[in-house]
Amino acid sequence: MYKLFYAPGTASMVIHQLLIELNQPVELILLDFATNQQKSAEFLRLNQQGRVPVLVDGAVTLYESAAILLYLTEKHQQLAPLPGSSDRGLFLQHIMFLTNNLAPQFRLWFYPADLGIEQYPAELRQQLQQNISAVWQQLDDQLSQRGPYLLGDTFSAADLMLTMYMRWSRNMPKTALAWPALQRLADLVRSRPSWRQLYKQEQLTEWAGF
Ligand SMILES: N[C@@H](CCC(=O)N[C@@H](CS)C(=O)NCC(=O)O)C(=O)O
Repeated sequence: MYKLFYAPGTASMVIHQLLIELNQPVELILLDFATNQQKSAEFLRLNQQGRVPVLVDGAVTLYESAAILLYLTEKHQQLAPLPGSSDRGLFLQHIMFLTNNLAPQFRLWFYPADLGIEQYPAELRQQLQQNISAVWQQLDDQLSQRGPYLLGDTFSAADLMLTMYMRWSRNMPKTALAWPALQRLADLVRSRPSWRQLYKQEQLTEWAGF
């Protein structure tokens, strides 16, 4: 059985929802960020950065949500175009685009301490908001032309990843839901039974959409 080290609503949620979609039993191991459990010596042995998600699959231990997502979809041959198929490149592009453009910006948004700052000056917050908005705009343009999912008519694990990032914008001055094609995709993902199960198991409430 898989083991997933997680914290509610964080980068582990895409992997948690994916495992539900794949119908895979998983042992969920909750790390309490309030008491810094993610920095315990035991957990640091699994991921030296002390961050979630970490997935354990027998002898294999993995961190980085995008890598885990690719590993699982390839292993179970579901929720992603298979290697060599025509849409595979587009799928990989979406995963890399999201993880390269949204993850670092949100990391800065939520962790000013990464820059040695306690609280950002207003201009820096504004710049981060603008950078994230530019990514929403680009994605919304693409989805308006070929949607409602990132792969057009086909739902894939990339949509779970995008929805997780959209959720993180919920308390920003301008949230991802201000872009209509993004709102549509979020509503589709949030209407899935896996989303409800995720919310129940992680005891999430905000941005439920159901
Ligand atoms: N690029 C990594 C980011 C992982 C990450 O930053 N996780 C955050 C939660 S969203 C974390 O574990 N933070 C705890 C900490 O930094 O102490 C991924 O996508 O897996």
